[in-house]
Amino acid sequence: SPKMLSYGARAGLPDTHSLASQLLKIMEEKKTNLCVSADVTSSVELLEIAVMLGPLICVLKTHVDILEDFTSDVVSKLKELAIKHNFLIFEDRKFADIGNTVKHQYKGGLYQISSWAHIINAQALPGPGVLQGLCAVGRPLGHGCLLIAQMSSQGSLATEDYTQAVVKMAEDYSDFVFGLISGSKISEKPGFVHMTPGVQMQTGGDGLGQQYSTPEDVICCKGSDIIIVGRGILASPDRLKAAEEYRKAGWEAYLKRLAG
Ligand code: BMP
Repeated sequence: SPKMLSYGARAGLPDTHSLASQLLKIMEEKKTNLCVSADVTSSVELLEIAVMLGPLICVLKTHVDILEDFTSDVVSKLKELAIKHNFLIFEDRKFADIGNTVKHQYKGGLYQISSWAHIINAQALPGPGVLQGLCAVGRPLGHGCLLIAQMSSQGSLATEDYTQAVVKMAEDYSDFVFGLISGSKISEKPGFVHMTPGVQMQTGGDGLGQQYSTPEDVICCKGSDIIIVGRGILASPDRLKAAEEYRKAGWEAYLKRLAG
């Protein structure tokens, strides 16, 4: 496989989205391509994860709508922690409606996602309108979006032709879309960031359709950039130790890829 550019080199390319630049620089500086998926239902626990794992991660991914005790105070604290520990916040909302509806879902409602999440994602299914709606809210704020080109779940309907069409849509809207959710590197655009969920140290599944690949496979063999890890870390009795193991595994896989 062709020798790949470093995260730092890609950060400096002229057509890399400013948010992707910021992210790639964080990764290079902190030596981490780990995104923790903080899938917890308590705000205290969410903040504990951000405090404890903040130094080890480039991105903290949230599902804010599973919190049982959401208040705007939680997200303002999360924002402070993101600055303190130099990571980005990714709300995994998977917007999937017409432009006008997603605009409201992104900016308003209970969660006001656009006021605190640097990164959001969207399903491409509705067509470009979903991006036009999100872009109208997020771009003036300097935020960015990942398009979901593939899913890690068994039987996903996002297969070949669909995936290719998503890559094209992402590249066509690269003023707001800075990367993809996918199992492997599927865009040739060097500024694009590929993020992959469904990662654990051992391959397997969860009995509800989730399928796991290893950090080595995802980063080194498949050429993705960031591993997204939830239960691999959260279910461990020592989350800090587990997160450090995933950070190290992801980073070593990246170094191996760079060495070609
Ligand atoms: P876990 O590592 O515990 O399986 O969690 C994976 C996380 O990534 C979950 O938050 C899930 O919503 C998300 N995710 C996924 O698993 N597969 C996808 O294709 C897209 C996702 O966002």
